[in-house]
Amino acid sequence: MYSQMEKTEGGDPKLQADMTDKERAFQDKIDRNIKIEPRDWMPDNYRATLIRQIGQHAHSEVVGQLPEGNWITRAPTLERKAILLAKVQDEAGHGLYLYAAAETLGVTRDQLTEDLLAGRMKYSSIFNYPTLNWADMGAVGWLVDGAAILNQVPLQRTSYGPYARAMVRICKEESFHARQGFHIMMKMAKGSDAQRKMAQDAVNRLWFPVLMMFGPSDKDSVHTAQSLAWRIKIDTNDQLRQKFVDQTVPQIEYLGLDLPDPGIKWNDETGQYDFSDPDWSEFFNVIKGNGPGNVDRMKARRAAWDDGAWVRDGLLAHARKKAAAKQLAAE
Ligand code: BYC
Repeated sequence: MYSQMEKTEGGDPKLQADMTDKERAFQDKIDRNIKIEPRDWMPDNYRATLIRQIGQHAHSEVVGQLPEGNWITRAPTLERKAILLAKVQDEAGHGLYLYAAAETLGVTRDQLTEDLLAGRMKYSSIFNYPTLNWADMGAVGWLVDGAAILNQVPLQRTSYGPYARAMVRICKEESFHARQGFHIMMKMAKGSDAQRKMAQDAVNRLWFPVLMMFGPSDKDSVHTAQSLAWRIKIDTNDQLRQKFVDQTVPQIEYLGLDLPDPGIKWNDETGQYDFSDPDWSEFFNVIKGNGPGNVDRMKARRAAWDDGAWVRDGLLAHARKKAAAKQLAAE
């Protein structure tokens, strides 16, 4: 279906007949599943869409450290502390792989960070919600990383080589994250009454924000049609959301917790679960910067960027000194 289409900025992809020879050859490569590499010709909008998506993904990994980092000192045991510390460190690493993938498209990490701090770029809506109790650490690993895995596994087959390869490594680490989250939830859900209540509260609060991670419904998604045509996305937002619900409902039942949405019901005809829509006005409000945690998250990112300036300056000065010494030795 999409091989007939090409570029647009959110609207309908262009038909093959309207493409230039270069654009047709590019689309043909994508349709034949040949990876696009940094030195290959690509349409400007393909490059811009990738920078937007990879950059937003990188920012999400880095900002995503904040709600969990908040719990490292309060983890209930030394083992849980060590596991959480390792997970949060992994997220920093994911950010670095993704910034490096974005850099191959001709943008610098500094530019991307400046765009984030100036409000020109986004990060995932989910990280604007607070983590209020220890069960939230379980729910974040199980549900948030679980949703991220569903989104990212197909992205290992995305058309841009450096992005696809970054995803392979990230997905391996994410599956450990989801398992450690589910393990926390098992302990809490099968623990004392108070622990079970905390587990239920975490699922109730995070359920709809997690459904929003997959983006607006397909009818309101501006980028999906073109991103599918270019294989920057492999599935639509609604397809992934449905997969998530179908995978997660039996896990909630296994934990013995109540379903967080009375609208969840098995549908024999579709062979899938029906479920209620999130409140989309809340989603659009959060991505505009008005969620419960947006101000604090951006304050923390700005402080980290400003406080780290001397380190970046020092590293650059050192690199320049080394390069000059090497050149002198070669002369
Ligand atoms: N949050 O046309 P649409 C993690 C924006 S990290 C904020 O459907 P697209 C983890 C969208 O950008 C997980 N904004 O867009 C880390 C667009 O606005 P702009 C991060 C969102 O790009 C640490 C507008 O809404 N994963 O899991 O085709 C610890 C219209 O949307 C969101 C990724 O980034 C959102 N949820 O589809 C633990 C995966 N959704 O840019 C865990 C890669 C939509 O035109 N990204 N918007 O101003 C993607 O797959 C896609 O970008 C999305 C959105 C599915 C997210």
